[in-house]
Parts: sequence; structure tokens; C-alpha cells
Amino acid sequence: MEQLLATLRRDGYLLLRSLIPPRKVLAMRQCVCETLDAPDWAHLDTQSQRALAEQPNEAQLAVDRAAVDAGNPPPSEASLQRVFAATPLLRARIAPRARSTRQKAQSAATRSDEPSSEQLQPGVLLTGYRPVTHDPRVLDVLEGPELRRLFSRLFGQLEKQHPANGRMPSDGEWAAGPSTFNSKWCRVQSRGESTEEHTDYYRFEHFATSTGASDEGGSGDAAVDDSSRSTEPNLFTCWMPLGCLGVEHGTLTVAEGSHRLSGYRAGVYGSAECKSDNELPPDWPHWRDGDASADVSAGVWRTTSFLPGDVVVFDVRLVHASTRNETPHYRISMDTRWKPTSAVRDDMREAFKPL
Ligand SMILES: O=C(O)CCC(=O)C(=O)O
Repeated sequence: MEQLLATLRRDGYLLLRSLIPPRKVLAMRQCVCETLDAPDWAHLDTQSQRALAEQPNEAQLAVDRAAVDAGNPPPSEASLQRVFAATPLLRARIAPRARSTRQKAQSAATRSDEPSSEQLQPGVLLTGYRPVTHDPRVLDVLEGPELRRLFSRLFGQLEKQHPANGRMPSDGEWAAGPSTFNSKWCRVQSRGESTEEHTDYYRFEHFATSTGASDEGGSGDAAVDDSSRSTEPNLFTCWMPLGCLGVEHGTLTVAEGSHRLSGYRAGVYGSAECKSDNELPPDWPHWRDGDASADVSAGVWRTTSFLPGDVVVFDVRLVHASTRNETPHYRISMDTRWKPTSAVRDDMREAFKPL
């Protein structure tokens, strides 16, 4: 845990593979897809998906399903992809906005995933839509034992390094519980959609520290270790893909080390110091472009492909975005916010749920 926390403080994020059993994440996705498939939404094109589905090799599929259900050891990527492909709702395509009978016949005859030029339904933000975000299948993950254990241990480590009130807690107290935001974010992105670069800090600055005092910001120099600052934000985002996501589906991308830029101070967002209202710190160009005169190179964006069960935990200040969904399938993800319960002030209690 010490190493994980050090990495989180240094890079601003942690990528944890296979943290959650994939069958639980696929159940979450099923919940979102059921909503998108319902008549009043009708965003999914499950019918044509069924027509396009390959006949699965049943014996192989039984082995794959058993591996996914067992979850431990984590199923192989091939097993997950095959289970995914054999479940029509999970593989459903984005429905066209409106199609003529001729277009429908054409698309049924095309056994290809190639994006066509037709207009597809846009994505939807299901954030705060409780039939999805508070469905038991979703809460089983977003407030479930795997994330609770991870954040208990991470926050226990945090508290060891920064004891509350300047005193060392006893061993038992180190197992400080985590709290999670009651609202949950659910993003469904259609073809051509992506998330612009931004930091969550400005939306969450009220919740970012326990004292209400704002961080003075890093020096912008990634070599400086400022982990001893007591006003370091203790609010973290946990992002997870709800499916098998290649970079072409729209994956989370993180601006490594950008949490250490200066300007993460309460009141900056919307002020003249923050030159635009695009939720980026004033020092962002310094990370993005580097500074040739001072021999500082531009920062590095990182992304990867994801499988159900992977999560990314990141500092509330980290600049992040997503790649563009280039496929005819929805890209679905969820994200939540976490904070040590001991750091939840009275005026934050309504927003957080202790676990
Ligand atoms: O999933 C995305 O596209 C963006 C995620 C995000 O902005 C967040 O988790 O705060």
C-alpha cells in the first residue's frame, strides 16, 4: 500500500487491473444496456446485433463463462471478449436516429462493424439517474467490498503519513473507513464522442481537503516531493470501464503528473487567473507545451485498453480526458468520488456515505 500511495502521489493516478470480478461489472453493464434498450429510450439496436451475431462455439463458451463466473484467477482477455460477444445486449450497437426500410435492409446484409455514414443516436449522461446508479447490481460494485477494501487500505496508509490532529492513531484507527459520494456518474458515449481535457478539482474544490483550506499547489516540477503537505487533497476519483474497451472505443486518458501544477486553489476557477472556463488550471499550458527555454519537455498523456474489472484511481486535481469513440458501439463507464470518513466535515456529510 505504501508503494501504491507513493505512486498515486507521484503520477496522480493508479491503474489497477482485475480489481473487481468481471461478472459483477458485466452485470452493471447489463443494467445500463437494459435502460438504453427500453422502449422510451430505444438507443440500442439489439435486433440487428442479434442478426449479426456469430454462432458461438457452445463448448468453448461454457468454459469461458465458467472462467468469468469464477473470477479468480482473473479470466483471460479472450474469454472475456467471447462472453461479451455472445451476449447480444452487451454487444448491442447504437441505434440509428431514423432509418428507412431500405437502410435497415442494407445494414442487416452488412456483416461488418465498420462505421457507416449514418447518424447514430447520441450518447447520454446517466449521472444521477438512480434507476441505474442505485440499481443493486451497480451498488454491488460502486459501494462493494472490493472498492471499500482498496480505499480503506489506501486511506489507512494516508492517515499513517498524515495523522489527524497531529497525533499518531492507534493501529485499529488506521483502518479508517472510506466514504463515497452518494451521486454516481455514468457516461454513455456514442460514435464520435469524447470527453474534453479537464480536472475535477474545480467542481469538487469544496470537498477536496478536510480543513477547507486550499492547497497552495505544487511547484510544477515533478521532481519535487510535496507529499508532506497536510493540505494535499484527500478526494479521489475512481473510474471504471463497463465492458471490454479498446482505445478506439473511447478510453480514459490521464495527463501524468498534472496534479502537481500550481493553481489548484479555491476561488481560481472562473476568475481572471483561470483564463478560460474550461476547467483547466492556469498553469496547464506549461504541462501541455513544456518550456523549451527552461529545457522542460511537454507532459505525457497515458491511456490503455481496459477489461471489465480494471479501475483507475486518480487525484481530484489530475487533468484527464478520453479518446474518441470510433465504433458503432456505446462506450460505457462509471466514476465515483472517495474520501476518508475521518476527513468528511459536517458540511459534507449529506454528500457522502460512510462505508
Ligand atoms: O469517462 C470519461 O470520459 C471521463 C471521466 C471523467 O471525467 C471522470 O471520471 O471524472
